[in-house]
Amino acid sequence: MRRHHSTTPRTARILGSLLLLAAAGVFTVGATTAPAKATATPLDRVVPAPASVTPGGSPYRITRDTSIRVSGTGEARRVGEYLAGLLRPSTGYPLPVTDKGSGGIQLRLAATTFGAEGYRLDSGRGGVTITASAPAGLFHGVQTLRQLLPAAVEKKSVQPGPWPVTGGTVQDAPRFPYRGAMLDVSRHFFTVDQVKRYIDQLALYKINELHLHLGDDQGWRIAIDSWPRLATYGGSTQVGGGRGGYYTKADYQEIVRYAASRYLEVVPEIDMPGHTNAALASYAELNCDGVAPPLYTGTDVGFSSLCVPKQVTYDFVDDVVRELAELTPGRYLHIGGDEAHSTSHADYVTFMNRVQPIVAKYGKTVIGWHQLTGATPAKGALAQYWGLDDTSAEEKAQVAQAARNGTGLVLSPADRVYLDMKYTADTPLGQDWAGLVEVKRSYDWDPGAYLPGVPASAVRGVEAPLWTETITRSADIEYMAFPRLPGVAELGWSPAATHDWNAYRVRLAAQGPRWDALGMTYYKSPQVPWPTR
Ligand code: TNX
Repeated sequence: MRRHHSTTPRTARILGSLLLLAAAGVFTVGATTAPAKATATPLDRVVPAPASVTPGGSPYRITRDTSIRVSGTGEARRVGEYLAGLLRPSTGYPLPVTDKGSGGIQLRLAATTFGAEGYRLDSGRGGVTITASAPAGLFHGVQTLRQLLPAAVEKKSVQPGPWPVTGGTVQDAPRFPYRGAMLDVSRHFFTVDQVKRYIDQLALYKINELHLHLGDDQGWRIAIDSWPRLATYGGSTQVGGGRGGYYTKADYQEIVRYAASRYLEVVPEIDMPGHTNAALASYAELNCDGVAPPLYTGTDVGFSSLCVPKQVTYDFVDDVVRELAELTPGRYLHIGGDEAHSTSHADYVTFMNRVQPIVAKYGKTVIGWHQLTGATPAKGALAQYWGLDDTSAEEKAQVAQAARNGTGLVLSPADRVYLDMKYTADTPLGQDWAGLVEVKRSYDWDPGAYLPGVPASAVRGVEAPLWTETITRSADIEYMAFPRLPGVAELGWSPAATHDWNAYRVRLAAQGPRWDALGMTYYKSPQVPWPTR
């Protein structure tokens, strides 16, 4: 019997769960509360919610004798090695990755109908098989498998187990192709290792785009050979006056490579023409008056602008875009374009008309903050909406008009998914200019129906930005991102029909022990029924 889990009657679901518990040899009444023992996780207790779940049959148990079997390209083998790397420390099992034999955990590349990121996971007594058309689908299937295992699987030391995987089938594919997270490395600098740590956390929720905000008033964070002072001087401080920092090209390539190994595409952003004080401070000739301003370590916005009438501005942009494009295997280059309060409207339009073709010249697709729709977005460009529910109808209409004209949209409504917004008035980090954003608020909206007058096909997905004026450590990143980020990931991945706050909060709660096992910090929102030990 194939049934969509969101439409499964509650009684059938409870009965299914009871059968699973019985199969796992646990005799507990009240199947909706997770038993304390390491029993098999129900197949639908996954974030983001899978498209379809069909429980049934015997569970599989990972044991000392389990192998990870891979077929197809070298990339499938790499996904297998990644899975083995996840499972070996906590299980203590050898888990060889091999293309011989049958059974165990099998990663299969085969023609499927569920797209480049979709997968099917079949679990039964003989093994678990993940089937996908492409390695990204295998990788996402591995994240589902990971969440079906007890949270202790995330620990770095050997745990007692057992390691059961509920029997049945998950068939899954994303609702939207663009599911992003942005990290502002300008307001505070984060090291390559800190970015990698965040990438690993994003991958667990099938996020596939990492947007790095590489330049702003407070710091320029990427080495550009033709304008070396951008990094060495423009990158030498940050909000509050600390040391700042920047990525060498080798550092940056290491981030890109690591992200790719987790099936995330890196979207580099150089915010222009505003948010450019670090560049203006580094090179006097970029200023209309030829005078370099001092470095800036405050948190105001909207006071800086590249000099639109000067030719050197476009020589600069050309060099930066060329060097950045060379470092970027991904499709996109984000040119910012927000809060250009020190640039006249006419200058803004002139600037965007000259800069967008430079991005195209180097083979990349423009993304801009949605103010770009006040100029003329290039063909194929994406606009990233960061307004609020109560942004003016005119501004929303301008974005919708651009969408009807073919501009794709990435939705980042600030009063829903800005991860730097405080959860409550007591949240020690973050800002509140867009309001207080608790977990329910950030989850409970529909990207497909959010902006009036936008054709559904224009919505390419969602992104959760984390601005870092108040964020300085990995623990801060995690506290603001978790538990809101998984909700944004779910909005991007899961079919609209699965959207249900009351079901979601139970699935989200089950992530808490996993974050504990991973040593992550998170906000224990009272809206989420976290398991008590
Ligand atoms: C608005 S969102 C900004 C950023 C700030 C952020 C703080 C956007 C495109 N611009 O410059 O860091 O608010 O929440």
